[in-house]
Amino acid sequence: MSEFKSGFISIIGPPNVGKSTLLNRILGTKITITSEKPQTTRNRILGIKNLGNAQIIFLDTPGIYQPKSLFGKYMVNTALAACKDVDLILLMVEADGSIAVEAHYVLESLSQCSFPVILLINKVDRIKKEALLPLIHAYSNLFAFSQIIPIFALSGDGIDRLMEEILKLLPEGPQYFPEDMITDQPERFIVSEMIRETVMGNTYQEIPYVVAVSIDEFSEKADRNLVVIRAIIHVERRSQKGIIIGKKGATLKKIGGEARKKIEDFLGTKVYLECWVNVERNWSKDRTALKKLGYG
Ligand SMILES: Nc1nc2c(ncn2[C@@H]2O[C@H](COP(=O)(O)OP(=O)(O)OP(=O)(O)O)[C@@H](O)[C@H]2O)c(=O)[nH]1
Ligand SMILES: [Mg+2]
Repeated sequence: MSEFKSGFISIIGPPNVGKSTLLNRILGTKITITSEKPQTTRNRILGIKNLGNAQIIFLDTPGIYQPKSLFGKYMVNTALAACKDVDLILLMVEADGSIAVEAHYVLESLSQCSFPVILLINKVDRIKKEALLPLIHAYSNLFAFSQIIPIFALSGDGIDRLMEEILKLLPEGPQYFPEDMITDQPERFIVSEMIRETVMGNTYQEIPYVVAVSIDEFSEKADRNLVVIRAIIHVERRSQKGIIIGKKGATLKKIGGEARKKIEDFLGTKVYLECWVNVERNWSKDRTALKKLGYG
């Protein structure tokens, strides 16, 4: 009989390459938010894939780049910290025909690591087939990857092969989490992220980056199969508050409606959602405010 295998795997890489999309796809459930804008993920998000003979614990991480701001440094440090004490790293880049500038930076950070690194070249739907081989070749000259796997995270192409390779590299080990557990993030946190994702999808320029969401109330009315949620959308300036609220409250209403649907799907119950916008002056530049909003 084959032994049970388990281990921790970090998914790292430059911003916006599809790390969170991949994790949701592997788990078959959305536990981590995604958007077409970079710097969507801000925390380490743990997702558990239970197979009959293995338990794989994935860590989704913020994109790695050379940060200038305090908040940027926090996010990058969070990603790099998630590479310690893991069994395997999945480094994801985007197939745009050239080596990502950030890939050099990430590989420098990994140069001391002793565990295997699989390179995932994502978004292969975006390049011509003939451009893929030279790209694989260029990356293989850069680092001793255990494998280089082209994938299409949105459709799931390449993920079966990835899972096979992961199972080959995973050590024998215990079942760390209960079989029915898919993440260790509290529901409240995932709900706040779904609201932030909706704000990101409905706003432009600097707004997606100055938004943080906290949950003021999360109460279950079991008899009515209803969850009442009051959320606060924090921004840094009054003008940003005006943009999120929109003309006669139209933008906030749209955000509230879209977010409620996502949360209802996720919780599997009816949801009453109220969103308020609050100005937390320059929160992303202030260590204490960052901590208060969950980034510390
Ligand atoms: N064309 C294409 N788009 C993809 C693919 N995978 C992900 N995307 C899109 O790429 C964008 C970024 O995806 P995310 O999963 O949020 O990327 P991320 O690496 O987690 O980004 P950060 O959290 O900001 O670091 C989204 O618009 C996805 O829909 C893919 O295989 N092909
Ligand atoms: Mg992400």
